[in-house]
Formats: sequence, structure tokens, C-alpha cells
Amino acid sequence: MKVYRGSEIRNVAVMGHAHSGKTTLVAALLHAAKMTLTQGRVADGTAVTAYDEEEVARGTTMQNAVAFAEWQGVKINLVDTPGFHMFAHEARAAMLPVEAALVLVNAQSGVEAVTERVWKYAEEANLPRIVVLNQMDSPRAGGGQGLSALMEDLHERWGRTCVPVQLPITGPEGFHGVVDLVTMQAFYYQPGGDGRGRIGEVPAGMLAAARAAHEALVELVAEGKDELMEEYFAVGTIPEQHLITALHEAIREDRIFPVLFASGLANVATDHLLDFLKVYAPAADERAPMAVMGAESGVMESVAANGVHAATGADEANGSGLAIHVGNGSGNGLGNAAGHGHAGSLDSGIMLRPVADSEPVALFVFKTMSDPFTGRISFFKVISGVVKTDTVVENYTRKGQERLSHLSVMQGRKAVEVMELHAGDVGAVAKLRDTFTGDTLGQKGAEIRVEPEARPEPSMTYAIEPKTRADEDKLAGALHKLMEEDQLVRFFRDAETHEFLVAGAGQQHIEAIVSRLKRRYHTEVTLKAPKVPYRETIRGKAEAQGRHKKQSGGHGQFGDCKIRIEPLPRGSGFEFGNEIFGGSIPRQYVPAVEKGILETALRGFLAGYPVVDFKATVFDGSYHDVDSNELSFKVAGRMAFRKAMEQARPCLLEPVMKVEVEAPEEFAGALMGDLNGRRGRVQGMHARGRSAVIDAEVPMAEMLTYGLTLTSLTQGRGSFHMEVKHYDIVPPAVAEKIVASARKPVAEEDE
Ligand SMILES: Nc1nc2c(ncn2[C@@H]2O[C@H](COP(=O)(O)OP(=O)(O)OP(=O)(O)O)[C@@H](O)[C@H]2O)c(=O)[nH]1
Ligand SMILES: [Mg+2]
Repeated sequence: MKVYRGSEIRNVAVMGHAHSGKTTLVAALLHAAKMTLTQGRVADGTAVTAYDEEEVARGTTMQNAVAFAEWQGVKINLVDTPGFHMFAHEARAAMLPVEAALVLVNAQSGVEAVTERVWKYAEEANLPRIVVLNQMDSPRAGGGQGLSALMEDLHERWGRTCVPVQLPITGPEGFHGVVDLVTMQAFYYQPGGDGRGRIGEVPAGMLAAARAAHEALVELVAEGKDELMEEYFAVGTIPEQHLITALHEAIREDRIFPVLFASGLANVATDHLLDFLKVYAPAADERAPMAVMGAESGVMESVAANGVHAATGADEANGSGLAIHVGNGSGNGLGNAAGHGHAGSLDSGIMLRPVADSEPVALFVFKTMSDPFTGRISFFKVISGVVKTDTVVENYTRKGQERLSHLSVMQGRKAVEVMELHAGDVGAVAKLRDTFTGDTLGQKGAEIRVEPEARPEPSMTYAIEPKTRADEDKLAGALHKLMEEDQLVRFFRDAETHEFLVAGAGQQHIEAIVSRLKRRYHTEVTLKAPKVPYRETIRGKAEAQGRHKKQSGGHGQFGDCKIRIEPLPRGSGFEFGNEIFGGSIPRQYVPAVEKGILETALRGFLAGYPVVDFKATVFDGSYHDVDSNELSFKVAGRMAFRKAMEQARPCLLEPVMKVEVEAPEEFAGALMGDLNGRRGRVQGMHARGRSAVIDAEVPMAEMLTYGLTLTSLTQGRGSFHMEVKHYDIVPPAVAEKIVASARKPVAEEDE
């Protein structure tokens, strides 16, 4: 395989809503570039970036996958990302190794929830966005309102700089070509063919429209560029070569978001998309030098670099692309802001590391694949320098040494061995000893640090039970392997119940974890209903006495207290009041009463959940000169609390979620009906582009498997997001069932 330099490399993340056709389009691009003999399909598991058995079984991407197309002298590295909202954090992590985002919009449904979300990710990372209206083969492309309505929607959301650089050619045979609005040539395809087009004339019926669109594009490109404007006014147009250069620049600087058309499934306009990426996507070495922190201060402050925009000074180095810290030995080959390769630092102490072969070797691990046979495979981006097979590097994050024994580039799950990788490229290496996702490695003494994405928080927890003793022995090891490759899996043991708990992004994610445990690690577990963290509280005021007395033989025990408990507003937790006057309880024993109450409250009264939002006040009591001690008053506090609880109208509290559901309008009615059926309260609905957004408050207990319902109610086109809003009283009928099935509160000792 040819050795590619930064200028010959394009790194592109393929992003978009679930089922917009990302994995299929990647397969089509790879086939058009003759990387595969036939076009891979998601349905039969032959798509290059859909190799994981769980993903194939579920027909959806769950983790980032990497592939490459060698195309006319350049290597285009493609990162296929998940579009299912539950796995959107993966798409965000894909922003680190790339210089551009290919944002797919399903031409049938338009911009959807995750499309918006990934657009934001790319924006936050200061990455150019190239929009592809995909699935153009479908008779429903344009969503019934026509493509112009779709374009208007894009303008509304992302600004008028979202501009077509092609026009689709459709006819009785469907979508079969595009007009290139820069060169004004047409490209024709055989739907279902190999993605290779043939150049032809622009169809006569499209000439006028193409000219107008060309003009609009030229004007937009020239805008803000004085010399181009002058040329435009003097000559009436801009020569093609100038237009190409200017458009490339405008895309790199986010002044223009080009819109293209394609069909992955029918493999139409894909070789032209490869051409487009070659010419217009930023080259890997066009990424602005990465900002790194000076070491002397000793403060590892986070500094963000600025994606791929040409940096012109310190002010520009504040985007949020790759953020890097530098350790010691700063000034070691760090380039200046203009990227001319001279070591230098900016006033603020920020140093920059250009994407250049002449710099010290540094690489950043953005993904780990854990295979029971091959072991761990680390996917990395070469930040600077040239990495060669057998290079020994230091893991700056963990301080160990690692030998990069077998360098390769990944074509899906297949590793293609290479001897060297240049600055800006994406590669992989197997069997590193102690290196994980998020680590920075490199030449000893030239330490820099890339700031990894914050680990996402899981939103659902299940209890899991190993099926057999053998499964129990294997469980922790297997789950830790899975955690290496999936940042969202959490595994822990509940200190109270001693249950194993596994947390993830949602129902499907957890099911996939269970399935992976079985397939890969032959460890079988059963899932138990996810736990809702209920609480208990009181609705009324009550007083009670706790009197603990043991005075038979030897040293006795005596404690006696009278307490009052009363409700507090939601979210207040626990308060303690001391109204002992005149020493009916000696001062040093009052904290013991409080402790007795609090400890008992945490164990629950009705169903074993902590009692919250109440105030307990001790107002009277008595003591014994010899027999009273701390323990006695603790026990007295406990007894008083339990008695008081009986009369204080105890009840259960449940977490209520603030839920936002987004789906195409036509599903809104069904979705609201469903939410109402879940004891939910719909707060309102508004439009977001072509989608309806429903805001509701729903008890967590009713939302545990909502993802499944949403998928089936919306044919997979809805998404939702939720977080705990507050706790609310559980209605009596529901509470009864919870109390009946609750484990008994932990037995009381010494009573
Ligand atoms: N008509 C048509 N269908 C397509 C096209 N691309 C994909 N599909 C279908 O849409 C479904 C989803 O395709 P994928 O390629 O898996 O979509 P994806 O964007 O990778 O989906 P996620 O990984 O779940 O985010 C499959 O059933 C494909 O056959 C296309 O260009 N035209
Ligand atoms: Mg996919």
C-alpha cells in the first residue's frame, strides 16, 4: 500500500440520524473506490463498517467503525458513526480524529433529532460540515413537499450558507445523476451499479436552473473575499480554478456548508462524492496546529485547538477541537500559530503542535476494540511525526512504554498492515499493554496531552445475575473487557444489596451488553428489572417516645427521648432540631438520638427506601446517671422514629422524569396518548423543523423500556431524552404493589 502524507489524507466522520444510510453509504463509497468487489449491505452483514455481531443482528451501528478508500492518490479515512440517539456520544467522540463531518440527511424525512445533535457536535469541534441528502433513490425523497422545501428547512436551521453544489438528476428511472455546479458538468450513473459515473451534458431541461444555482454558489463563495468580488464584477464570473480554491477555503472556514445528493443503496453519485472529498474536504495537514499548554506553570489547564481552521493567532486557538496539554520539555519542536514550522509560543503560554512529519511523534487513542482472539486493538490518530512499525513510545497519560509492533490501517474489522503512518493519518495497533481510549502517546521528552471527551453518563441501570457459579467467576473480567471498548458501560456492586449492577445508555444497549457477554465471553447472565430509586417520606406530623431500658444485671442501658417529625418541602432531605431545655437529655447524648433517627430513616420504613424530606426534633427525654450512654440514646432515637413514622402518614416518592420526545409530526398524537397512559403529563408541544417536540413529565418507573415503544410507534424515527426532574408521591394503588414486592427492611439488631 502506498505511503500517504498529510496532504494526501482526508479524515471524515459520517454522521446523521439513525437509518439515514451512513453504513450503506460507506459501503457504496468503498465499492466505488474498488476497495470491495461487491457492495456490502447492512441487511446481510456484509457492509464493511457493520461487522460487530450485535450491530448486524440489530441492523444499527452502535460503535464507531473505521474504513478507508484509496481514491486517485488520496486516502479517505471514513469513520462510520451511530445515529441512534442512545449512542450519540460515540458520534461526538468521532470528532477528535477527523477534519470534516459528512452530515447525512435522509431525503425522505429531512432533518431529524440526531441530525441536529451531530451538527452541534461538529460545530462545537469547529469542523466543516458537508451535507449529503441521501436516499435520493426513494420515490419519497423530498418528503412529499419536494426538495425545495427540504432546502428551505436546511436554510432555516443552518443558515443560507447551506448551499447546493450539485443538482440531482431524476427521471422515470429515478435518481440517476448529479450536475456539478462548479464545473457545470453532469454525471450519470446506473442505479444499482458500481457507483462509477460517466460525464455528460447537463440535461436541457435543467440548464436554466443549473445556471441560476451556479450563480448563487459563485456569489456566496465570492462574498467577503474582496479580490474574488472584484474579479466577479470585472469578468462576470470567477474562473473555475479560482472557484475551486475559494470553495475549498470557504468550506474549511465554515463560511459555506455545501449540500450534495446521493443514494448509498443504489450507489449513485458516490464516485463524485469521493472526488468532492478529495478536492474540497480539508487535508489532514490543514488542521490548524493543535494548541497545547506550556509546562512551567504546572497547571494542566485545558486549552482547545481550533479544528481545521487556519490559525492566525492566539484568539483563534480557542475552539473546541482537540485540546492538548503539554507536559515537560515544552518548546520541543512546537510550531507557531501560522503553521510555518517554527517553534514558538503565543503570549498566553499556549504552545502549538502542527500536524507535520517533522515534529516529534505523538498519537491519540480514540477507540479501543476488544476481541477475545486478537486482544485489544487501539485505534489512533497520528497528531504529529511519522509513526513506524516497532517505534517505542511513551504513554504520556499512564507513564508506561509501548512498542507499536504491528501498525495497520483498519478496513472495518480487517487490519491491513502498513510500515509507517504520517502526521494526520488514522491507524491501529494491536496488543498494547496498558493503553486505553483517551490516552496520548509519543516520543519521550516531548510530552503533550489531548483532552479526551468526558465519559458519558449512563441513563439506565439493571441488576444482573450470573446464571452459574462459573459465570459469576468470569463476569467481572468479561465486563471489564467490554468497558475497555465501550465508554458507556458501568459495572459495580451495590453496597447495600450486594447485587451486581450494570449501567448503560438504555434498554437496547444493556441487552447488547448481555448478548456480547454470552457470544464473546461465554458468560451467561439474567437481567432483573431495573431499579427505580424510590424514596419514602411523610405527609403528617407526629410525636412519639422511644424508651430503651436494659437494667437486668451488670452494667445497664438507659435512653429515653421524645421526638416530633414533620414534613419538609421536596428536596430538603433531613433536618434535625434540638429543643431540649433544662437537661432532660444530657447535651452529649443528643447527637446520638439524631444518629439513631438518621440511620433508621436511611433503611426505610415502608419498603426499604430512604426516608427523606422531613424534620425530626427532639424535645424531651430522661436519663440515668449510671446506665445512660450513647448507644442507649441511639436505640431510643431509632425506636421513637419508628413509632412516629406509623402515625405520620408515610408514603413512597418516585423520581419523575422530564422527557423530551422528538418525532415526525404524524406520530405526535400516538406518542402523546402513549405518554398519558404512562401516568405522564404532557406539558406542551412545539415544532422543530419538520418534527414535533413533545415535553412531558413521566414517572421513571414508566419509562424504563420506553425506547422500545418509541421505536415501534415511530418506525424508528423518534428519539427521546430524559433526566430526573423531581420526586413526587406515588399514587396509592401503585405504591401498594411496590410495598408488597419490596424486600423487608433490614432486620433490626439489638431491639
Ligand atoms: N432507499 C434507500 N434505502 C437506504 C439507503 N441507504 C440505506 N437505506 C436503508 O436504510 C436502512 C438503514 O441503513 P443504514 O446504512 O444501516 O443506516 P445508518 O445510517 O447506518 O443507520 P444507524 O447505524 O442505525 O444510524 C437500511 O434498511 C438500508 O437498506 C438509500 O440510499 N436508499
Ligand atoms: Mg450505521
